[in-house]
Amino acid sequence: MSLTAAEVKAKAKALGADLVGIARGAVLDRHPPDPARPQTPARITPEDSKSVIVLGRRLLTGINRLKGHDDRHKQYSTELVLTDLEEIELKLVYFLEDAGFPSITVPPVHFDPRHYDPKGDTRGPLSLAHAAVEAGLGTLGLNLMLLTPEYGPRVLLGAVLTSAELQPDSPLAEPLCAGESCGRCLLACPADAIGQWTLDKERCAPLASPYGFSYLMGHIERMVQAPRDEQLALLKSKESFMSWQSILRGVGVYSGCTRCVDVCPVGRDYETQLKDVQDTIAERTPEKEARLAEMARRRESGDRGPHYAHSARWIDGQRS
Ligand code: B12
Ligand code: SF4
Ligand code: SF4
Repeated sequence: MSLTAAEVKAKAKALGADLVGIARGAVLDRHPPDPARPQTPARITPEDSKSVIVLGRRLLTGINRLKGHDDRHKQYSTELVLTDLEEIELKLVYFLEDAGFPSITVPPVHFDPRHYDPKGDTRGPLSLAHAAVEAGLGTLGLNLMLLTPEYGPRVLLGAVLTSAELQPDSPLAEPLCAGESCGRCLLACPADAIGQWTLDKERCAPLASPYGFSYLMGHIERMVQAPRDEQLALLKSKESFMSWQSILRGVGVYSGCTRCVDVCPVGRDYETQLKDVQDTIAERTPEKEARLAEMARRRESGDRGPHYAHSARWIDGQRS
């Protein structure tokens, strides 16, 4: 039984993936993004993670042209893209297993509930953005998202671990993000959560996941703590409706703000499909501009801030 990387990639593309890259499981095992909380293929399946197939599905251009940060259309479509990715993963696993190679999906938004962090520092079984860099799909940006040459950060990611030994791709040799001399993501962020190669997850999370677990728990807490004669009104409130709709269809649970994604000029799609509406950034403030200018000045003297070193491997390909 044999299967080549080219055959696997062709199948993934035929199933609907826009981007496919392959990394060796052992490389990801050796380089967890945060060694204090290792997220490695071997921890998921030591036997069947010889290769990590990373899949990218592009976001819909129409939703990246919307400028609001809390938009139900955006949230709904993004959930559909996540479902599509899950189905591509599942079908790819069947394909690999029919060829004789036990495999497993790494779902796009799955994480162990015991590690849920209300402040946003939740971790998946694998960090998909870092895995994608190892698989040659792109490099990390100032906001620590994966940027790709095709769609910039406008891709959602999934992965399949397989026992098949497939020819891996090489990581990109050059960084895609212009960093401090660009900073458009920082200027656009309504939560002001983006710093110099760092993300304030506690600020980002309520916008990135506006109707997720924290929203539901906050609403239920208000309900149980309210005086008895107010409880019925809270039960039948707009907040209950939003929670019900979100549980029913996933809207706004794992999908929310994408302002840093919409305005990023990296990606061949930006110039032709987004620039006309996203060039001007309404969320700019003098404070953000001053902070970015200061970062750019520091960068000129070689100072990339205290966070850069942790992520250098995935930002600019510094391979130790
Ligand atoms: C939890 C989570 C969040 C959290 C935390 C984000 C994060 N970066 O960890 C919150 C809620 C904030 C969030 C927000 C969003 N998310 Co999210 N999220 C996840 C999830 C489920 C897990 C992330 C994870 O495991 N991170 C791992 C940690 C290690 O990554 P990290 O913190 O960036 O690691 C670096 C730093 O911590 C630093 N570091 C580590 N240790 C130390 C120690 C010190 C002292 C220092 C200084 C630094 C440092 O170096 C590390 C290495 O680079 C992933 C799915 C997945 N399984 O990957 C999606 C995922 C990352 N999210 C995604 C998206 C799209 C979003 C949003 C746009 C929301 C949305 N509306 O869809 C925003 C974007 C925010 C942003 N600018 O990144 C996509 C990203 C796609 C891409 N192109 O990169 C993913 C991959 C989901 C998917 N299936 O596609 N998300
Ligand atoms: S998703 Fe929104 S809140 Fe989070 S970093 Fe990007 S722009 Fe900021
Ligand atoms: S907007 Fe600019 S600084 Fe931000 S990730 Fe994109 S290229 Fe990098």
